[in-house]
Amino acid sequence: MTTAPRIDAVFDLDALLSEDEREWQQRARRFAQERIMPVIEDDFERMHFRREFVKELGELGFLGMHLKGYGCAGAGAVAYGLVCLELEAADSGWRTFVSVQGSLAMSAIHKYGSEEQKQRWLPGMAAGDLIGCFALTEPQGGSDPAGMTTTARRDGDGWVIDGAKRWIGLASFADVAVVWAKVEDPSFGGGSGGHAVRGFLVPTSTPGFTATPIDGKLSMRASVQCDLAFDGVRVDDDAILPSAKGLSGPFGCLNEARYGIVWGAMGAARACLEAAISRSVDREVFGRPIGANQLIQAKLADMFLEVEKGILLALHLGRLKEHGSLTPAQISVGKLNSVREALHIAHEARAILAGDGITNEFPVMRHAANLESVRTYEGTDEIHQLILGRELTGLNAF
Ligand code: TGC
Repeated sequence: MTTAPRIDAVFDLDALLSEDEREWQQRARRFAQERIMPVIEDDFERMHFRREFVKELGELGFLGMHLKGYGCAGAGAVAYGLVCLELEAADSGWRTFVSVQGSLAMSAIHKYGSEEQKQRWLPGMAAGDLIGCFALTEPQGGSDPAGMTTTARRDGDGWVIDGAKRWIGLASFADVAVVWAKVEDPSFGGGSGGHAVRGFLVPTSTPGFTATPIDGKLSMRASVQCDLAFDGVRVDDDAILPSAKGLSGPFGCLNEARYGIVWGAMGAARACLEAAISRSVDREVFGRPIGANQLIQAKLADMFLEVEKGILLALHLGRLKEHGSLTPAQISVGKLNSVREALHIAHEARAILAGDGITNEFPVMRHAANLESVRTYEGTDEIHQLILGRELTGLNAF
């Protein structure tokens, strides 16, 4: 494959970034190209998660990089987004790792934890010495966390958690799980007889906690997602996240992870576009490069438009986030658009590559398969359409 023209040189994104942001991006691009790319096709085929990269990601400052203090880099939202974009240009599994660790598990502790909880977990997680997972989705589905059936009941001076979760990234090698469960206790925010969702920090070595990797995935094969079982898992009183009361707790973390996806999916899209451009120049049919045909050029131009529009939208949301004014509905605009367009671009690139497009000589089919997961997790396309529908009409369709 010849080197594709630098897409980002055609459209000068750099002009809209600070020097610091460009440095974060370059650091992530180097890691993606030098460390992930040489091994990713093999890892994807063998369903192998490369544990040794975790420490390197910590040393690069990527874990919880948008958080302040506790060993975290305190970088801006745009810098974090650019890192997500570059990692996902290599593979969605590695952007997902950074999202689960930093945007979900670490964010939950940073936003809602006690000072002791923050001191205990965050520095090690930022360094890549400790891994966290985020246990929200349950086996019956992920779209309606209000319907969760995992419970935490008061027992003496602690809590006992029972239930099950599914699709929980990193769980089989995580050190700590942020577990969301329903409590029935008026003094813990449920009202009289009501239930409240609360978060608990559960060390994964706690008896009764089991994590089983899910086999048979045809997507995200270089990362790990698990089934979790909680069978009388007993934790001390200080395991509860004191400042997360109700569903706004986990949703506040989903906002962070969805924001990273807005950027990340555009990385996968860019990689597919680059492959399609390269192949259009290299591959000859009817005696000339296929890229000399108007039909191919029209497809490439449309793909390019959506990559650039998607990145500009991500940048706009990033600047809003840095000003503290980014709303959940705006994040839904970005998540829905980025993933939907990235998937379309991956399919178009696959078609341009013809038969070669289904092989692992090119990254396109792997990205397309990964994006099917990205489309579903952190709120499906349909959930984000309904969040926006509610925003536009004031009517709740859930
Ligand atoms: P609703 O009545 O809308 O809200 C309940 C409470 O939550 C608040 N809230 C939010 N707060 C912050 N950010 C948001 N985005 C929020 N959305 C809602 C809301 O203000 C309210 O607060 P309060 O204080 O008044 O009680 O709740 P609902 O049940 O009607 O929500 C509807 C809906 C569909 C929007 C919501 O359920 C939803 O977003 N569903 C999708 C959930 C989702 O994304 N699941 C996928 C999880 S993927 C995952 O867990 C990643 S793990 C990845 C890995 O491990 O690899």
